[in-house]
Amino acid sequence: MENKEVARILRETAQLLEIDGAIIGRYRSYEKVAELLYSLHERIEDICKDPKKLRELPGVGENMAEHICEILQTGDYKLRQKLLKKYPASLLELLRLQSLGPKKVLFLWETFQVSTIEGVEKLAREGKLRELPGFGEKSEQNILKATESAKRSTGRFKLNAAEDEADKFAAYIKNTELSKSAAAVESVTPAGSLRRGRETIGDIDLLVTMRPGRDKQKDVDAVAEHILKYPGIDQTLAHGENKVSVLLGSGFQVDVRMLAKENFGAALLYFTGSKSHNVALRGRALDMGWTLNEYALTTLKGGKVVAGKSEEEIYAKLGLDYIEPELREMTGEIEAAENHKMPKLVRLQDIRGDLQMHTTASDGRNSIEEMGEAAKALGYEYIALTDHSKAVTVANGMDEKRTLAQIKKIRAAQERVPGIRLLAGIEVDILKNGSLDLSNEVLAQLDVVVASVHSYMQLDREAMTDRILGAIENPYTQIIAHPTGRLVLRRDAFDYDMEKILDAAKKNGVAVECNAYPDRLDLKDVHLRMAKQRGMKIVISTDAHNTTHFRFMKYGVITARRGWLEKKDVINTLPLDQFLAALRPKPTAAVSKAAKTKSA
Ligand code: DGT
Ligand code: CA
Ligand code: CA
Ligand code: ZN
Repeated sequence: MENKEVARILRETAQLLEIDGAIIGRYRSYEKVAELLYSLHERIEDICKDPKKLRELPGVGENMAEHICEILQTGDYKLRQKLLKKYPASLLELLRLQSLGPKKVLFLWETFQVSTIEGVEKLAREGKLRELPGFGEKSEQNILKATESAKRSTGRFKLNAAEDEADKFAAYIKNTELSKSAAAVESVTPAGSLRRGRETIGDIDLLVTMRPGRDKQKDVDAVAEHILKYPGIDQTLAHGENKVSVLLGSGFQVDVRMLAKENFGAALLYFTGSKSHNVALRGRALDMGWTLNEYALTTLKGGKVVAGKSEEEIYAKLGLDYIEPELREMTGEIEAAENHKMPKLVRLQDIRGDLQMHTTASDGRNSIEEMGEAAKALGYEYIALTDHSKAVTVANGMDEKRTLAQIKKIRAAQERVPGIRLLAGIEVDILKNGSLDLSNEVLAQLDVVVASVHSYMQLDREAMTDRILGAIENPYTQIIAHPTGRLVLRRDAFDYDMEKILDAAKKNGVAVECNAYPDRLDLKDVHLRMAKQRGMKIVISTDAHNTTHFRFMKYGVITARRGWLEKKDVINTLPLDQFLAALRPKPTAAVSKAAKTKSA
């Protein structure tokens, strides 16, 4: 069994327990282990072969070890099955709606026997929710918004999930140990929205180039046969001469096209899209007396090939500078390429530090030292350890006293982890009224103050705008983290005046974050571009909750690239001293005294 599958069963058990009214500690223990399994590199099946090793995993005691073994042996979990006799499985989907917690889900089920998104939507439309205890008109509206966004999002997947699935599939196609046909394969390249780095992916498009001399139909057929034997396939949707489309058990559709090497550039260009970008390029080709399709750029008369091997040569023939895939969305890239105004996009290797992460001091899973060592292994020059503040009780947030102790711990850890600078940071909560969750005296002790919202997310536009403005005006705030609070496919952005917030942040020297955690990607591409246009300081941070999450940096970078960001826009591409100088300066003693009087 895959780790993911075991995690899903544990997570569903946790959710069902929550609906069933279990105490928080009980269902959190299942959730925590589920999260752990998602991020574990080693297979849980292998770990289970050694019971001692299993119990060494954080959060896995004797009981949890037994539960995991039960799941691996039986493929399911008795407690989950028992709860599913009591409640319909569709309640789990309802739980995913924002603004419907377990209490309300249970209440709707008990009162109306309603257990589906459609059912809840109907109740909201009929105005039946507003009268209920604990609901109200506002909450009814929010529920309606949530059901609509849930319906919109069906059929799309998070970027990281699509990438993992594509990687696995590509490795299978190229694996010569599994099939002799793989020897004919030269390369497997993702195209479509995955290559453009969109935050959600509809389906996976893979291009398979055949080795020269091995691009005969019999080789292509052999590769197709092999692809159709992929173990994850639920259904074959199409099997043509050089195309295979399949539906995987995981829900993904994968479109694979086999092609000759000399068509690779034209095919990659065509299947990378976006559709509207392709249309513009084809129009341009026509104006020049050529025709562009997925095989080549050719002359209209006579069909002589003008270009086709590489994207670069096709763009060049069309009189355009090369356009990076992330920019192919028809938001000005053709004009920029025509006028030699293409941005030089930021790259993963430009990043020198990570400015948001959590340790065991709050809800992270690794120690300060472990985070430091892992970051050092990635070649980073600095990181900021930014655990939560006390308002986030579910994440064991730190009060003033614990924050001061944590600073000491970070300073002590620095001695043990040389070769990378460990900055003492905090992710301090922005409270409902816009003030910060820790005193200015304590904030003054920190190297990096990251501020963010984790509560009262449904405030109206005016209140939310004022709240974030309040945080920006606190002289200790240096970075606003995950500024819109949206969760990809799960939760909409806060409602506030983005232009006003960006203007205020710019004026006060506050940087905004592009949170690289694939569930967040926040700020997203269009907002990052707005920030760039204002000449703002931007950081890309992973929000890592364990050492493996550092790998999410690439999703932040790809999102930044979609926002047209260059190295100079991103301050954590700077060497340490320049980075620290780019952060909003700490108030001098006099100013901080004034701020203290004001807050008192
Ligand atoms: P997705 O899968 O919804 O996340 O988005 P894409 O962009 O991957 O779209 P998809 O998979 O339908 O098609 C992949 C690329 O193939 C698309 O970006 C452009 C190209 N393509 C597909 N169908 C057409 C078409 O009818 N006309 C043009 N010009 N290009 C197309
Ligand atoms: Ca696609
Ligand atoms: Ca497709
Ligand atoms: Zn956070």
